[in-house]
Amino acid sequence: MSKVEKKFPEGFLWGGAVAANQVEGAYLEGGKGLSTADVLPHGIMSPFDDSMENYYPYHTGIDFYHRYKEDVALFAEMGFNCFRTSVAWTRIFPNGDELEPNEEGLQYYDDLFDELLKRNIQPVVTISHYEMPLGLVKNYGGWKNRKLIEFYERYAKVLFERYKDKVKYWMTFNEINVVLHAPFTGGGLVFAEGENKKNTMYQAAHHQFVASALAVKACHEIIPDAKIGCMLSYLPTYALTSKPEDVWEALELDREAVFFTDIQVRGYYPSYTKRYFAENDIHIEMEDSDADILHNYKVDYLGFSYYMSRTATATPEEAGTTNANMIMGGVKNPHLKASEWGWEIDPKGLRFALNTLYDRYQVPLFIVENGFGAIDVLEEGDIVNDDYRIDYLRDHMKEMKEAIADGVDLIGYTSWGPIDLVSASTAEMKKRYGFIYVDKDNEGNGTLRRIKKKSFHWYKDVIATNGENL
Ligand code: BGP
Repeated sequence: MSKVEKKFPEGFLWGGAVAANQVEGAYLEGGKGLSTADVLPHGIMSPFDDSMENYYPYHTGIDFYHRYKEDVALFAEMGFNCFRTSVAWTRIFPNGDELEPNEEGLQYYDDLFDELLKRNIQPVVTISHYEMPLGLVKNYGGWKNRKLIEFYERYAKVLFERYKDKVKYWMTFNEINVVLHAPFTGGGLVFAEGENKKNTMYQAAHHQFVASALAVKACHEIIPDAKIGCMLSYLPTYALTSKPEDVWEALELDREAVFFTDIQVRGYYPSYTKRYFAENDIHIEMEDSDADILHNYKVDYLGFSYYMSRTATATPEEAGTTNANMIMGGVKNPHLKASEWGWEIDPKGLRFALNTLYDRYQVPLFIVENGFGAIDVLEEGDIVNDDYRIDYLRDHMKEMKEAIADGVDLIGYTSWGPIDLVSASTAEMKKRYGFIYVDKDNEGNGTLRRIKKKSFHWYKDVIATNGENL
């Protein structure tokens, strides 16, 4: 038997990922309007509240808006060759439906991208990451309204025109399938009494598919050498037992996610939707040209986030759940340990995910989020011994190497929250992901000082050796 080579390809993209609303702060500076994230004081699963009386972590973030130069210098020191962030839609179109963009917002991202490029870090840009203009929710009902396609397309085109020389990697919607799990955050949806929620969520998703495809079209026309991808929250699904009913349940739960990439990568509604829509009384309004748009403008790569797997059973009442199951569904896996927030730790699941997605789609894959949210302790002398984070990341990277050896075309890896940031699910600071510690607590106290954790030095070595030293 000859030896199997396990290594990352030359030119592999190494970096970190954030979202504008979770780091920038400055929520009303520079002409910015209110976004959905700005009115969620308790995270993406809580009801929205725009009374402004609560403490809103997203309003201040980690002040990346003013401190990005210092942070980018730290990313460069770790050797990042790419950095994923979103553009805050509300910095460009404060209410979402203006005809002209806000120059100050555009200039901010010009400066940020210049700073990155100066240090040989490629920006990877998410066009919409959980932060759509609140104006589009209040005045149009969010993505259930077809008019949103036009607003999004206008916004995307402004970005492509403005940053065509600076940004070569784009993503249309962060975790597009989250519209089914956190509909306000994913789609700006607020339901009326008695509304068929599933119908509304899938209608909103349809509008996002068309908007995404039109963005792909515009991106290819305006920046021919750019790559534009989709982004899925992917938790590969296992059956709790080998009971055929459990195995079937797992397939159905998996389809709930891959439905989105089936459309964005393959370009048409998959065959299984017909029955699902009929049984759930879902009737999607489409225009005649939609099918052609979806078919003609497919994404170039598939980006996805991976934090954990999920487990399905036909008899959930007999199984336990974790906090994570409250958001994404499924039951507790008896073979896995979990984080403090009930997110099950499953490195092998990443190899499984990579193989499953590559077998299904045969397009380049990009892991654009992965990481371990934990409570860190800042010790005397500015020390954070986050060995648990190093272990988590190392174990996942080993499985990435295996998947590459399996034949998967994996182009890059951006770990989530390379610098501590506000958590999306809990709106807390104490759930930390970073290689860089930020001195700020849940109540908003702290100096915002940046401190290198043990994992900072570890990741630096990983990148310097292109993943040889894990
Ligand atoms: C993903 C989101 C991110 C991010 C991450 C970690 O779902 O795309 O915005 O926050 O999860 O989740 P959390 O912040 O809840 O720990």
